[in-house]
Amino acid sequence: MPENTNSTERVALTPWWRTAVVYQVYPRSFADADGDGIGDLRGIASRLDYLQDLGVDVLWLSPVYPSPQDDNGYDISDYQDIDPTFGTLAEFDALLEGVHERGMKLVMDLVVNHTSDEHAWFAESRSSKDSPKRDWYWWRPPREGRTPGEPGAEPTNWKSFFSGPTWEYDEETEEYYLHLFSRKQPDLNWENPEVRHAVYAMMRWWLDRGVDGFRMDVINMISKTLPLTDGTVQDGERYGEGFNLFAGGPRIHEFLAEMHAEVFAGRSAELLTVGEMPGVTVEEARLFTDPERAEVDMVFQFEHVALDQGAGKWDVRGLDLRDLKASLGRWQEGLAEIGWNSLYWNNHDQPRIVSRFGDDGEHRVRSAKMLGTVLHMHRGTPYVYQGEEIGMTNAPFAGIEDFEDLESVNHYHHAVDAGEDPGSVLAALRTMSRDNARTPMQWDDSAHAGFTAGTPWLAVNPNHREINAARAVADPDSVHAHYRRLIDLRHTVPVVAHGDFEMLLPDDPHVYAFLRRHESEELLVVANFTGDEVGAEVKDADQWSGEELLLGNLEQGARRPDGPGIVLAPWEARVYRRVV
Ligand code: TEU
Repeated sequence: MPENTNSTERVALTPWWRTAVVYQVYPRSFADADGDGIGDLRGIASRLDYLQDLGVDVLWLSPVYPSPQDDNGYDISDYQDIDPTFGTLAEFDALLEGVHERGMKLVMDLVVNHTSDEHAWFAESRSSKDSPKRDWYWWRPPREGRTPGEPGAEPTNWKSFFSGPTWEYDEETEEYYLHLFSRKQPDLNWENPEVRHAVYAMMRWWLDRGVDGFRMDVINMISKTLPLTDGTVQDGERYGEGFNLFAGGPRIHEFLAEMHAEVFAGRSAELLTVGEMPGVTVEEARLFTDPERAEVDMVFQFEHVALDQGAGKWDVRGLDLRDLKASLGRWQEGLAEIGWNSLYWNNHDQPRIVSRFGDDGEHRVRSAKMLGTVLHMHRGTPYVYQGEEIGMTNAPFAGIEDFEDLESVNHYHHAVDAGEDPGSVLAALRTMSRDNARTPMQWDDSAHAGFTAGTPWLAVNPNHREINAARAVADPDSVHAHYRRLIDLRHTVPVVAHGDFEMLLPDDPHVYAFLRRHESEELLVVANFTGDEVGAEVKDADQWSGEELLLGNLEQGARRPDGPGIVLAPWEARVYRRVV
């Protein structure tokens, strides 16, 4: 960006996605048109008017490709087709046309760190040690002096994200193959240029079909540090932590720059790329998202969704609001000049935010609106996960038999086998399991919430009688109405998309407050993360309390606490605007 560019010109030059809002659809759980209890493409197509009315600009579809569904589609057996459970390529084209007709865009999920073990590439690779595709995956001999197939014989001691080792022994060829996730998700070897160019050709095929970009699954894991070596084994652990040995490897920027050059460069279409990058730091994200470097437009970082976790995901802790402000504040500051943030509370891997950081009981609606306000008023591209816009909550899972997600089910059996109390393991699952995000979308108060005429693959949350889109759309005070307003502000009030960010009250354990500034416009956002009345001790509070209230989240008729200064009701959020 030329130095002497004034802010108006800067806004004009900024990429389209800086004013966009993305809506994530989890196809298995969104809308089922054929009554088989699993969502599908025709179901999504039947809800496009709802999405257009919400105001979102981009739909991100979690995987819909052929897959044995071991990890609900993140295990792909054919990249250039549609799983019959979800529909056909013709139905996909019709959906894409419907999205574009409504002025929206569609982003696909690109899962190329690994394939399914039922993908033709892997079938050929495992067929023999001399297979021309052997080196398309990571094959290694058993560890010297160990009995092949026995624990400890794995080439490295890494633990998988889904419990157990990251290596599976193949009796046929007497070697192990690497899988950072499930054993049905073997990792592709990106060191092999044939692999990379096969992936680029597949990506061009989808872009030529009209899709508008990609969300890239665990894309920072495609470059491993060579040679592959053991990780550190924590006390009481059987396997070692290999994260820093397989994530953010030495060739990651080279691979992403090559991908950009081979797939995106020279295309006129307005495309979006977002890289999911567990463990990525602010410094690394500046490099990945610096437009000059042409790698990705933005990344998904994980810091803020690990703040209520101790030694791992299942070691559930309370959230200290100061930690949240410190983390999000650092990302805002770190990507203020170079790069760009994605903003999310929810996705198909995270529990529902209103149950996690809000109050999904008495103050469900107000706290869901407060959380939406805080996130959407930050600088970056917001992502809304299906159901978040109506304040869907975590689900009342009773026993392990109620869970479907292999990460959760594997963890349960691993922990219980290791002697942990089943009740406390279940309690952690109820709070943190990914299945909380995957219960069917609640469209109305009918039997299966209008999701399916059949039997849903995962039980509908019984609170759909009260919490559903039909009711929310009809209620001007609903979470849905508030999200429509938030999205509209990003489209109509320049400071929301383009303003600088300044965190306030970093040490206040109850109030989240920050400023946004752009040209002559200034916003003050104050939000109460507690169920009690609290004061927001910001500078010029009295003056601010007299300014225009651009957005509030109190129900009509609810009393706003009087000053002096700014006093917030339980879970209240306010956005003040002034012209300076
Ligand atoms: O998730 C990667 C990832 O980091 C998560 O698995 C995360 O570790 C976990 O869910 C947090 O509990 C991506 C996809 O989003 C996820 O659905 C897939 O299971 C995974 O990759 C493998 O493809």
